[in-house]
Amino acid sequence: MTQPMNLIEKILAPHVLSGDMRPGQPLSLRVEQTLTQDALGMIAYLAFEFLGLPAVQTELSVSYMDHNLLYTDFRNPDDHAYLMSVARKYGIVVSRAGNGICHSVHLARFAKPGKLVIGTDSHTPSAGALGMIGIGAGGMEVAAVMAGEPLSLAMPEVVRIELTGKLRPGVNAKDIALEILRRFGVKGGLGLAFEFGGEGLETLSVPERMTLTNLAVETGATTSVCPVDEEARRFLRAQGREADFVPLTADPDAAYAQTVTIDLGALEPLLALPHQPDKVVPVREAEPVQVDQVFIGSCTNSSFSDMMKAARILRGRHIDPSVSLIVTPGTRQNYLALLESGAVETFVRAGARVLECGCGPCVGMGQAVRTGGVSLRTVNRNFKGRCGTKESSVYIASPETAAFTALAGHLAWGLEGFDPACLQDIREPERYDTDDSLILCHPEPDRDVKIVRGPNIREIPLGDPLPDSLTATVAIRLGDNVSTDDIAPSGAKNVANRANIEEVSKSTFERIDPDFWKRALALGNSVIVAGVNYGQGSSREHAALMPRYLGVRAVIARGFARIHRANLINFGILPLECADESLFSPGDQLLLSGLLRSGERGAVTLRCLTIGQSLELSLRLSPYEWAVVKAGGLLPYIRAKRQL
Ligand code: MIC
Ligand code: SF4
Repeated sequence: MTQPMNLIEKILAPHVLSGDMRPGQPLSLRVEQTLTQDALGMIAYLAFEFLGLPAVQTELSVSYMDHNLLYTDFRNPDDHAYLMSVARKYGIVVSRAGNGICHSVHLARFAKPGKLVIGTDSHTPSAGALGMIGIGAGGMEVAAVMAGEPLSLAMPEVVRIELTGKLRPGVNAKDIALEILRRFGVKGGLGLAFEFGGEGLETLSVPERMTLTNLAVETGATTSVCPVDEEARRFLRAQGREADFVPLTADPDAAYAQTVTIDLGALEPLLALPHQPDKVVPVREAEPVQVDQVFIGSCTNSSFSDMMKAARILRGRHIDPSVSLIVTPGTRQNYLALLESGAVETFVRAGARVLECGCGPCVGMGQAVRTGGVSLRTVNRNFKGRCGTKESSVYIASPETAAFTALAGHLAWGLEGFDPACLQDIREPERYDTDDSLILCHPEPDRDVKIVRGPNIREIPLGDPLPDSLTATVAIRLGDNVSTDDIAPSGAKNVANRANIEEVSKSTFERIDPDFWKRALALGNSVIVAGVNYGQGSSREHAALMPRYLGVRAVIARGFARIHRANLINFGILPLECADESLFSPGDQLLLSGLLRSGERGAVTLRCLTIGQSLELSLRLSPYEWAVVKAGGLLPYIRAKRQL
């Protein structure tokens, strides 16, 4: 008799090429789809070009233009021209600028139940709303998968999130997601995958489910999925894709590492306080802080019904004079439906500034907050400085809370004379407008296409093989939960330089230590020291590539976020674990020896030359990861393996 399987196991099983599905064990997986976005896709395609194949080897690869739409100078449009030409040459589908945010468009138009997608964006698990396993990664890994390599992944422990009851009107799926963050924290999901289920889940539409799979990323979880049920069929039908429907549920007696129950009926509106998404409190308990800006949008909360709920609250009213309200529909499909329903007019009359479909303010692409200002956003991350202003505070909440706050001018939920029951009839459309004219399909690769390479697009610097010993200086010591936004800040200036590593590396730690890059370069070899959950957040591999370019050879930390750890390995940086980072001080000279045996030993011997002390630091790598580190990173590894 076969073992009953949970949903994660069921989806993974037919994809396993080697390894076994025991938690923590390395798996090698076949992946059907890839997605990239313009900010990180640059590295993915430069790496893919380097591998020299005539076409992508996947079932489907989609290149989205959504993160950087500002075109403040030639660099960003040059990147887009490069991406368009690469897509034609190698048979990649393009979702053009204006079509929407990668995760929202992917869910609507391409996600397939039961399949795997790897994407150059940490929120790729959003596709789990349709029973597809999504994995966030750096561009190197996505390039490798496009080249036909398997994905290497540690099997997560599966946690069931049992949803009971039904949300009260005015309480959003965002409040469920914030409750999960409140319970797990920003590192409580490390090594886990969430599987949503229960009668409460049945009451949620697919876009609401995506709010859950999207925000669950912030716990550090590898991925999360929802069952593929009648609601999923309804969504696929509304997208004209019923043929993609495959019913998928966990077996009745499936085993879970843990089951967590959330009663939806008992939830109330929540918000995350600055500057971490897990600082969650009920809106009712938060101080009525004055707000300068409200942003409704992002892949977390810009579905048709999210926007309609905000519009219903704003209808016939005007925002407070102290507030700037920014609204960004997630996709062109939703934008069209919002135009038709009159919601866009409601926004404009209420005083909102409606922006084009894309990530926009979520990642600091315009609409920065004034110095010392406060913004309330429907996004998933509120790390210090991410909005573009270091000295500012960002709160995270639902579209309903955002609309009430925009009207009040301070953090608020509810309005005199407003009955939230009037939000209850808002539903996703029975039929979406599936005008895909901004999606370009290139079913046949065209080797004659000349790749358009603007002057700011440079080659990726490659690492050298690991030496047996090296001396390095501690360049910086940081605390817990350092995000990749801290290490490699985004914003228009930096994102436009993502394909010019020499230039963009000058922004490494720019908000924490603006001189870091000069100091690190002058040191030659250096080491970064940090606390727990180092590298949480975005999958941007620049957080590894830029330090590596500046000479960083190892990161010593109490723990690492999953994607960032993989990115360090992919650029040949040693992720070393230590129990107490306070043993190290900036300026300490370290001698790392016996490195060529360290992978097998699972430890590195380190001597601090400054204080004359030796210690062992653990280096926990799978055999595959060890081979990659030894080769100096993923590209040199694949090149050697394929004898290019
Ligand atoms: C984010 O939400 O942090 C981003 C911007 O989408 C990143 C990708 C990037 O840094 O380009 C992510 O989530 O991985
Ligand atoms: Fe874009 Fe924000 Fe979503 Fe990242 S989280 S993909 S920046 S909308």
